[in-house]
Amino acid sequence: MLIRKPDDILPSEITSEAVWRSRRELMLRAGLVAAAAGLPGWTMRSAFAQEAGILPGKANPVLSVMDKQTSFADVTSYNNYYEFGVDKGDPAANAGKLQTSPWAVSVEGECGKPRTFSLDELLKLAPMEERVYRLRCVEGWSMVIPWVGYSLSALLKQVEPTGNAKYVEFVTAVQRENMPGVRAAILEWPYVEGLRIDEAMNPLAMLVFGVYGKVLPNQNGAPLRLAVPWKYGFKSAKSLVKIRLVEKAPVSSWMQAASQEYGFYANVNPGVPHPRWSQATERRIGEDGLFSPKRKTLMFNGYGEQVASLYQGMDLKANY
Ligand SMILES: Nc1nc2c(c(=O)[nH]1)N[C@H]1C(S)=C(S)[C@@H](COP(=O)(O)O)O[C@H]1N2
Ligand SMILES: [Mo]
Repeated sequence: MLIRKPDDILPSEITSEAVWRSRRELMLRAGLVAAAAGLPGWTMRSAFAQEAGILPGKANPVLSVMDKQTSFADVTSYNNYYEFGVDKGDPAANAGKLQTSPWAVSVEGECGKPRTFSLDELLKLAPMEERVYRLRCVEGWSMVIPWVGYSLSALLKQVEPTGNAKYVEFVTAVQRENMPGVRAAILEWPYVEGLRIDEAMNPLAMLVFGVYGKVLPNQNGAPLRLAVPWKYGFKSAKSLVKIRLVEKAPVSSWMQAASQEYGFYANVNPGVPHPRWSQATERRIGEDGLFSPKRKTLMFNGYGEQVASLYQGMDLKANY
């Protein structure tokens, strides 16, 4: 049988009738072309999906929160991506120039099999999952976002980290011509972030390729970025080009810029204020009006059950 209803699209992924319809048509078309070319269906499906901007993932309820999701419009128009400017609307206005193809990510350093992965290889490395995560920005706002991707650990395992790989450094894209923020001296570029190896291997630490069942818009960090939901949003580096396994703790761009305000761990912690403001509460974008009460910020952004053990015995005030 040439045409069959794709069983990899779950009802839970369906965001609207129109999206469902267009996805279904594409999948069917892709299936037909694949069959004609004698290729495995998923090869063509992923190629077609990429072209059409569609990137479905199988819902992962275990790693998802039930909070009401922030609208696609808000997720893609109110954000931080300093390479494109410092105002919340700048990334959406300016990121159109980001060149996302061809793209490759080099995974190197303390590992047995360092390697460069093309974007196509990364897209096929592990099954795509949809996970609804909270994102808490250090500035005091938050969102709830259905990301599409898989655990970062799936990629790290490929290169076989050595015993010296105590930390992971993430380096992001610099395209001077296309990034007005890079031409301005806001931060040191490239934007660099880091995690301890056990944090990076935690299943929640996610390599993200899509949002709301679509390929990531440039302003959200196309073609791939991190989502580390128990940490402040700045840890979730966008548009990754290099991942280095290292022995010493990396110095992030934000530590470099203001180490007394932004530490290496950056775990969401309502009990540890930023030097210039409290972190006890947050404004959920799209939810709270000017006069509605703010939400209480949760320890580890509500992910304590999954991650608190990583920090046992650590002073989280000193290690902010
Ligand atoms: N390369 C890069 N990554 C970045 C940033 C940035 O300025 N440059 N901003 C961070 C901050 S402060 C936040 S809150 C999140 C926002 O992610 P979002 O646009 O998906 O909401 O991206 C993070 N990743
Ligand atoms: Mo942020």
